Amino acid sequence: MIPIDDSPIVRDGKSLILAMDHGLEHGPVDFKDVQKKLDPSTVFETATHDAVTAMAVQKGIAEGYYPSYEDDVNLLMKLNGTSNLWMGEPDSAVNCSIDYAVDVGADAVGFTVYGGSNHEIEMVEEFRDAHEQAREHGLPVVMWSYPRGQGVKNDTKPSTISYASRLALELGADIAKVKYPGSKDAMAHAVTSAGDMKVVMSGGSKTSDYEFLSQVEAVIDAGASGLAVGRNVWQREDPTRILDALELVIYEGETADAALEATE
Ligand code: FBP
Repeated sequence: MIPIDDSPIVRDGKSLILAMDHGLEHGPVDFKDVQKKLDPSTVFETATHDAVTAMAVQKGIAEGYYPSYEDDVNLLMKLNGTSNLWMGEPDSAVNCSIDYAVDVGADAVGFTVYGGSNHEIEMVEEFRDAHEQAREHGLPVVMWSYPRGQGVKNDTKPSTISYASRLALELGADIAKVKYPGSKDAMAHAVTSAGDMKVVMSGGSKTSDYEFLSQVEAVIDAGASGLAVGRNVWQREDPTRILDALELVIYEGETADAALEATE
């Protein structure tokens, strides 16, 4: 962990990372109700909102679309990722090097580690290489810390999520992106387990405005540093409105109710 409060991906100590790597991780099915979002430019447009501190994408999307947005969007290059087309213990191919991420203009990099998978050892060794090369360029490293696989019975139970955030701290991440462990108290323990390292919540599948914002409110109250979210923003008809509300909850400490009322 290095101090990253001066990094462009952090605003007032918090982050709102807009993730759009779902076309690889889940496939075009995630866009079925929002077909126009299959055009990555539409989501880059969404990422120009002031609340968004970075957009997380894979290499192909970055090299094809980021040049048009580099003045308005901070790039978080996801270095590994894999499709949903195969079966087996969770694993993720390293698709992009740090040097290439720097060439494309990355402000930070992201890396998934599936603790508990039978592939944990090789994934952690790949993370080590990426982490140490990122340090040479002063790039913050965000770990998608998602315990799963044969070693993990329940991948969102509180002790698993606290282990996920601690694992990220121990391995050198600057931000851990973890799933919501079900309650504010459990999230607070995951944050405490990460020491001074920042912890952000992973968005999950789309829910109602109120349910989503209430969960974000709980996470911020628990001491988390924000959100790394995909579907709960860009699957909405009006992503700008939810980003306006998220801006109030994350950076201004407003309640979900107040944020909804203010953005009606
Ligand atoms: P969402 O907010 O849409 O859940 O996106 C967060 C994310 O980590 C994406 O970066 C990634 O594509 C997806 O979730 C992977 O989720 P999972 O591996 O749990 O299916």
